[in-house]
Amino acid sequence: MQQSLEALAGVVGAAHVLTGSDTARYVVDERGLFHGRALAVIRPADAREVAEVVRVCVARGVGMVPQGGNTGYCGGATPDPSGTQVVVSLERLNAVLAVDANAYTMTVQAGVVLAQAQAAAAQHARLLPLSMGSQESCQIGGNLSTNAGGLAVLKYGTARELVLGLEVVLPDGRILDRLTTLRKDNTGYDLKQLFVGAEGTLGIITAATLKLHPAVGRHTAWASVRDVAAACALLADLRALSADAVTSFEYISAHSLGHVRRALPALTPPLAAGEHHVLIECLDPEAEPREESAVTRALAQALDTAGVEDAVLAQNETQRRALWRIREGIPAAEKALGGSIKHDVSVALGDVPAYVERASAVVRARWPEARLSIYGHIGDGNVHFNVLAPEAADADAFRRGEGAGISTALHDLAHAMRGSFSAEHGIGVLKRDTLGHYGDPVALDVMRALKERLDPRGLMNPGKLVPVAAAV
Ligand code: FAD
Ligand code: 2HG
Ligand code: ZN
Repeated sequence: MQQSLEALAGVVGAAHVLTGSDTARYVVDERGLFHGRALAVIRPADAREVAEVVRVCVARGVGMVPQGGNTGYCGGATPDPSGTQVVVSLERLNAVLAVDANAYTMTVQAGVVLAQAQAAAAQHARLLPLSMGSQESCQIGGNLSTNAGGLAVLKYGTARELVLGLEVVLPDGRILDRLTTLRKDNTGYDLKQLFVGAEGTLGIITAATLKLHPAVGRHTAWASVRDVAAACALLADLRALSADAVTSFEYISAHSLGHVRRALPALTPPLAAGEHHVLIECLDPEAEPREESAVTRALAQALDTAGVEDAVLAQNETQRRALWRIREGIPAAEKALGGSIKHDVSVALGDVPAYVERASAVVRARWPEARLSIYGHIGDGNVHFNVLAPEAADADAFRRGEGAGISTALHDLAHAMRGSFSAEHGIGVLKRDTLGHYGDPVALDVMRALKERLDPRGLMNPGKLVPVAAAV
């Protein structure tokens, strides 16, 4: 072990091989659900050093756990408890390499924090549309490795749709250079997409070229609606009326708003009443938020229907930010109230009202005291159906005792509706066996074949994502 550490220090410098208590923040996940131990945390400076680190680890049979901002929800960036694996932190690969405003592209190292990448694009009057509540910490490499979704997928797609090129260190230490800015390149398999959503099991992403969009004005509204079906109808109408200008359409139940009010009292929801709320954002090339335009007229017309109970339009950037802070505050509020059992499901858009209704009925019938927090990106069919322990109950004990039963019931329901048990947060260790349970056997077989071919010794993020094959 000591020899491995010395060899790694020879690559990155002794100051970038962290051991003992210096590893503390790298070995626990954001929610505090996964606690690992690491032989060391290795902090390489560039792709060449990452490749050399991988070669040293392979030669000595050391497992590697790539880590970005460590904001992931499935334990994918946490080492196991053995103390034999190294965490490979990408945090020093944090340079924005190029922004080409004319070509609408940017090239960044994998460790660039999402908010910094957004700011770099904005300096060139361009928009990097990937956005999420964790954007001040999560990194581009982590976003791509989880194929992150977030708040503007409706218009711009998930991380997968924003990537043009990648540089990846393979599990044998070779560097795969696909860092292209080409929009068209049909020269064989689209290899970069293999690593998007692979959660570090097939290699370590060291740089990426991303697509940018024009930075345009936005209009943001908050509405209370009669029910979830009315929310879905509102979205359909607004898309048609606004020539598809809707970039975000977020559902927020009164339960989730209640948690925010309680845990984050400085945040004031704009509409006091109502069981069902939506936060809507539209892009508008014509106008600043307060000016009237075709998009504001479309918003006003769409909001003037029987299903909408009340609505407000942000009048300026301060009001817009205040609305988003409430929506983005929900995970923090849940955490402050003891944490939640999270369900990141997706179903067909038309099935969202039925899923919410049936899932609510299941929980009310079997766990009547549990508290719900239902919200999410319903414009993408993605519902965060989170369950909190009953008031005054021990949240950890509730999670340990009831968590598996609740999750099985809610995932079974999504599966029965041909939905997904993981819309945007990935698999990691948390949902690896769930993937084994619901996954199509042929798809699982192909995943295992890819993993075995690229990483025959199983040293690249061991134990994550790929379910163990059933014994025959
Ligand atoms: P990490 O947590 O460090 O790693 C995640 C996985 O990717 C691990 O398996 C890790 O091994 C691997 N990995 C990381 N970097 C690399 C790399 N360079 N090469 C290869 N593998 C790598 N997610 C959403 O999709 N949508 C949301 O709206 C959203 N909101 C969130 C809000 C909050 C408050 C929080 C705490 C999390 C949220 N997330 C959301 C989850 C999380 O932020 C995303 O999954 C994010 O993409 C993870 O990025 P990261 O850099 O933190 O990755
Ligand atoms: C969001 O949409 C994130 O805010 C977090 O995906 C969801 O905490 C959650 O359950
Ligand atoms: Zn989400």
